[in-house]
Amino acid sequence: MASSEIPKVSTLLSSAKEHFLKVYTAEPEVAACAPGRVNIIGEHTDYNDGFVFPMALPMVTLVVGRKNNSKNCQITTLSESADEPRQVKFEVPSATNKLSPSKPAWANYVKGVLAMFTSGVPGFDAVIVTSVPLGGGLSSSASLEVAMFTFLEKLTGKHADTLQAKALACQKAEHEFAAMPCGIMDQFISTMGKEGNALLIDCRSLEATLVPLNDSSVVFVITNSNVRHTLTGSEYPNLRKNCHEAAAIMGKKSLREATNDDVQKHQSSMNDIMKKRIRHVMTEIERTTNAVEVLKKQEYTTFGKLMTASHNSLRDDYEVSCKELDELVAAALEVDGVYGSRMTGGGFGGCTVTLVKQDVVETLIDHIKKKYSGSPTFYVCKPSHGARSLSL
Ligand code: GAF
Repeated sequence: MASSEIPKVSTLLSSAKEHFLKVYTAEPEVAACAPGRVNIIGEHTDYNDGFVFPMALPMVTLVVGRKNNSKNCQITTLSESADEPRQVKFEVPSATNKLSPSKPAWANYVKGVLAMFTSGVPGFDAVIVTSVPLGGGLSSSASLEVAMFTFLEKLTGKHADTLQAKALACQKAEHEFAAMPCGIMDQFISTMGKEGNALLIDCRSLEATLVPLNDSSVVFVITNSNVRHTLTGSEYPNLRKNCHEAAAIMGKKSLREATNDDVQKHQSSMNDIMKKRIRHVMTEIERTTNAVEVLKKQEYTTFGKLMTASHNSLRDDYEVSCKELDELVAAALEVDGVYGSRMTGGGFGGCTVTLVKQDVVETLIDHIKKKYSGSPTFYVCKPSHGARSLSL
């Protein structure tokens, strides 16, 4: 099989249960999971109040556990590449015990969610396992946050008022405990994804609309470049800041509100880089709404062209692509039956997403393997469920 086998949720669950029994010498009583995502189009638009169009993946982060009648939680991760140590123990948050971020880094996503879970958390033991590739731009962080929140809902019987409130709490956890000022896309899709659908999110109104994606003649192929260029870690916050500065120069709340006339009027107050960033955001918002309209009519050729234009804009105007992602996109576009291809996620490595006719998937994979200078991994994915609790 040319594409990677995606472990079944039931397989991950068995492995988590087995480890829980080994580590805590008891059976877990609660289990929950939440998916990673691939963004089909609408990149770096969420923090500009624009539109995004992701789908939930069959790869999930899964948490099993039980209350332990103490004030502490003990959490073990089975992730291969999680930074050490893989087990943490700390007192659950309360009026007298506020949590704050510390090492190991993976535990900060968990701590952040515990801190945002305002209905209170009892002491518990838990094991975390994931099939979402870490650092692959498929939102392993959001899947951990949302899985942990869903686990806590089941453990305590106290649920967030709405799915939106839950996603926003997880986003806040990432802002405050992982120092990553992300937009809302990843937590929204991980919380609200539905099998057979992508999700169009209006990041200004926070309205999320399911869009059926169930034509079996086409498929999205995700290609992991297996590279991650962590330059300084400040690129994303800087890009976000630049966009907000650009909007402020034009007297707008966000780039979503800006028009070409606004850009024209204020151009003498902006440098060329800022103009390029604005152009990406404004054109990407338009591409995303157009893409969803043509997808509904199954006009895949136009949809694919919009995906590829999105890539070019991310490469040339937003400057978040890299040599490896450009190579993967160029190779994909050489194959007959490919409609479009683009980098997906924050950029500087990670994955591409390609829309292709189902019957040329193997040809596409073989061609990319031949042309790409690195070692790619492929996932052929159908849109999957959002977060859910699981029966044990
Ligand atoms: C990362 C962020 F977490 C998202 O909110 C989004 O901005 C994305 O990069 C770029 O579209 O995944």
